Parts: sequence; C-alpha cells; structure tokens
Amino acid sequence: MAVPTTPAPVTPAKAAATSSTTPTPRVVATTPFPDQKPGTSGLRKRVPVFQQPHYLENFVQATLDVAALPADTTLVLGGDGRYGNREAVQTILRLAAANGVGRVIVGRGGILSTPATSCVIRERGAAGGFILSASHNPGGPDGDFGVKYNLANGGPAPESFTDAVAARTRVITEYRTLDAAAVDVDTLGEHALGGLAVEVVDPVADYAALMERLFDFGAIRAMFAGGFRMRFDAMHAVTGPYAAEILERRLGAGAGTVVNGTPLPDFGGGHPDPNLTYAHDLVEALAADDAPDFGAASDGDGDRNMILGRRWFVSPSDSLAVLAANATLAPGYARGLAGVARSMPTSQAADVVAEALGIPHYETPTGWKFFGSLLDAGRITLCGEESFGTGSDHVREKDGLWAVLFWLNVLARRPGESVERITRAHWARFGRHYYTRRDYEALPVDAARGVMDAVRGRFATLPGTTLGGRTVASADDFAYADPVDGSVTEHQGLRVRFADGSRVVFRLSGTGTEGATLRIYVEGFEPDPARQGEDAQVALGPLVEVALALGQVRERTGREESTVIT
Ligand code: VG1
Ligand code: CO
Repeated sequence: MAVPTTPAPVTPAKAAATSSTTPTPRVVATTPFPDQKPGTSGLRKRVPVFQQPHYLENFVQATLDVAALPADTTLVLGGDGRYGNREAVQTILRLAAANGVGRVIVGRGGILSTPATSCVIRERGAAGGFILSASHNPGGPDGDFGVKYNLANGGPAPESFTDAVAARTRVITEYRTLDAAAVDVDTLGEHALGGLAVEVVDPVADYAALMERLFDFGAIRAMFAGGFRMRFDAMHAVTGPYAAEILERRLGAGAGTVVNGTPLPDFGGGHPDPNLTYAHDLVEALAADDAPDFGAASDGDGDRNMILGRRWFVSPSDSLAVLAANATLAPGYARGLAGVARSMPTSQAADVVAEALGIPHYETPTGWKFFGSLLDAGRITLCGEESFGTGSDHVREKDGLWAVLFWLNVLARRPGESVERITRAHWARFGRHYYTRRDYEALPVDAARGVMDAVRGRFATLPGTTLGGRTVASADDFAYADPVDGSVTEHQGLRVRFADGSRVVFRLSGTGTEGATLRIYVEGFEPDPARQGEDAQVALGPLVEVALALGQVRERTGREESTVIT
C-alpha cells in the first residue's frame, strides 16, 4: 500500500495498456497466508501485514470466490479514510473488474462510513460491499487496517460466510486482476475500468436522506434555533463530513458544532474510539462551566456513538434502553417496536423496557453480524451493544450518527428536559443497571487465556456459593442458537450470574491486533430510586473486586489496573 494521499504510481507500460482497448484480466499465482480468518468484525491486521505483496488480493479474491456473484453484479466500496484506504480501493476495483463484477459504487475519495455503506447497498440493491476499516483501532503506517464484506441485506457477512472465506484463504493459489491506471475516485460520476463501471457517488447524500425520513428534523431544527447547543467530536474520522452536512447545515446547529471534522489517515494520531478515555477532550468540554447541552462522538468508521449531557455520561446499555422507551417520539419508529436485541455483555436495561412494552427481547453474541437475521426476519427493530453501538432496522450496521439524531429527536420532543433528567427518569421507572467494563489491552496471549481458564475452571463448583456477599445463581460459557436460521455459535464469553440480578462476564476481544485483549463486564441492578445516584465505579467497586479475584486477574496479568475503564 502507498501513502493514501499519493495517487498509485502508473508505470508507462501500464498507462499504455489502458490507453489501448480494454485491459486484459491477468491471473496471478499466489500462496496462502495462514492468518486471514476474520474476527468479530472483518479481517484486521497491522498495516505492515496488509502491505505484504498479495495479502489484500488473496483475501479479496477468496471473498469473491465464496460470494460467487452472478455476472454483472453491483457492489459498493468505501472506507474510513485511514492510511492505505486509497490504494486498497484501487486494488479491489482491479480485482472486481477482472472477476466480472458489473458495477462498483464507490464513495468519493474512497470514503464511506460503515452505516452509509450499508445504506447504499440496500438503497441501490447491490449484491454486497467491501468496507475498508479497522474501526476504532488506530490508523497510520504503524496502525491497523481492515477489510469487511457485507451481503445484499447491507449487513456483515454471517459466520458461515466468513468461515468459508477463511477456509478459502488457506488453499488459494491464484487471483485475477487487471493492469490498468488508477480510477479517478475523486470525481463524481461514471468511470470505466475494463468492463467494469465505476460509479463515484457523494458518500453523504443517500445516508442524509434516510436520516431525514426517520427523524423529526423540523423539531430538532427548532430546538437548535431556540439556543440548544451541542458539540460533536468526529475524532478526525469518517463521520466529519456526515455530521457537518446533517448537524450544521440541515439542522442549523451552527458552525463549529462539529470538531475534529476532517478525516485524517492517522486520525490525528489518536484512537478514534468514542469512550471516556479516548474522547477525553469532549468529556472535558461537557464538564466546563459554559458546556453545551449535548455532546456526542463517533468512531473511525462511524458506527459507534458516545452520548453525553452536561456533566453526564449515558452508558451505551442505558442509551439503548432509553431509545427503546422513547422510540415512538421519532417518526420512523412511531408505529412502535417489533422487539429489541442486545449483545450478551450489554446490560439487561433494554430487556426491562421490552418487558414493559410487551415485546420480545433477544440476547446475542458480541458483534453486529448476529443481529442481521433478527432484523431481516422483522423480529426486532432496535438493537445495541455495550461497546457504544446502537442501531435499528434502517440499515444492517450499527450507526453512530443515527443514535445521535435519535437522542436529538427525543430531546426535541421532551422540551426542557436535559440528558441527565431523561436518564434519571428512566432509572426511576425501570430501575438502574449500574455498568462498567475493564479492558486489559495487549496482554500476552497466555496470560489472557489463563484468566479465562481460571474462571472456567470454577464453573462446576460456583453455583450456590457466595462471593462478596452475593449468591452465584449460574455460571456458563455463552452459546447462542439463532432463532431464525438455527445456526449455533459457541464460546462467546463466560457468564457468572448472581441471585440479585448482577453479573460479571469475561471475554477475549476479536478485534485487537496486538497480543490479546481481555474484557471484563460488570453489571449490578438497583430498583430503588433513592440509591440510583451513585457513581457507577463506586457502586460496582466490590463486584469488580469479585471479578478480579475470580479470574486471578492481577496475578496472571501482572497489571494493577486495566488499560481502559468505561
Ligand atoms: C468489539 C466490541 C463489539 C463490536 C466490535 C466491532 O469487539 O466489543 O461489541 O461489535 O468491537 O465494533 P471485540 O471482539 O474486540 O470485543 V467496530 O465499531 O470496531 O467495528
Ligand atoms: Co466502528
């Protein structure tokens, strides 16, 4: 891969090839790479890994082989603009052309957020799409790169597909490409690459139109006109242009609402991860004396969101529950919800709302791909993850800006109520699910596995015993049977549930690229409004200690503290 801002070099010989008639597809011999199994969300590796000759080509060819697209199919292609994005776009276009794809719709500059890609696939009836992103992982030459393939429903390919791709990468012997000059993806309109039509589109247009159909833009515009102020931190990642168009221009939030709005190949050197640690500047801005009313941030590829009020943090699990309880205030959800789903480690706050609404709720493994079948079958309307992911049946990805607009819609329709007041009222009605997550990043793999083994090793004897004053109700290794297609997924996290409704969960990350990342999720339930006002870290302190002791975490990792506390 070359530096993204530099156009791919065109040798005179290659230029000559394109200036003649149609470039001829070429078969290139290759050998398999052993490490191309997609994780929680696509294939993610360090940039130097992707820079190895044939690495990206092998993975893309394997994906196209498994997809077995009919001739003249349409695909969508874009990425979050990170280092390597531009070069990878050209590589994929050449492979698509040589593999008989009919049309590729590309976001201008090779840019499309993850939810916008999902939107374009669905609106244009495409057979699928490639998303170039390692999401919240850092970018730049020493950062991460990633590739994800989505299907015709606009959602991440399910495990049956990604397992087949991984199997294919282990036996691949050749790929098909073209020798041709780079396509000008900075100019809107139709371009040709051999027999392939390349259509460069505005990455924001379709997406912004969809948002206008879902939310009450008139009410939100009136709220901003009335002096409501917000700050949106795009973290130098892909949502900058989307937020500027929708918040500042269409909703009149005012210039300067969007900060760090220019996507940069290295995200300005930061982690484009909207949480209390990596979006600390925003947290501080919302704590200032002249703080705006509302703060939000999004991640590298635009599918995550963090919601803040003045001196107030809404945990993602609570955000899902609040949106579910207030959904009918948004025009797109005025008819009510079919059901809700959350990933297993996400707090049970949304379940309580679903029960109050009399609608079904589902618990799925971590990763958006597990929501797809439920959304397609119409069993759920909203879904979310504790990892700052929220979404609905409007696309088949989680959607950062959508969640922000949903909150704005709720705020506009509950005039005079702050984010804090809305959250507190929610707790008073449904109970509060205290929640915290500890991430231990870049651990030696053996140490992380040791923690998991230690916890699992106690499963047989735990139920009925008392830990830190709480009785263990059950302990298991989470397995999920998809109620729509019957597929079974095992080993999705270790759960210890207590009789009082609290839980601790242990999982290893499937998106990290360095060593192993251990995640510990801790949840407690407090129905009494008089006791819902505590700081989550204080309220959950004893339960965190129970979890650390259970996994012998300090001893096995040698770490006193986690890398990130949410
Ligand atoms: C993490 C989150 C998970 C999320 C995934 C992709 O996975 O925990 O909830 O779906 O990232 O999000 P893991 O395996 O590292 O825990 V994104 O925004 O990075 O594509
Ligand atoms: Co993301």
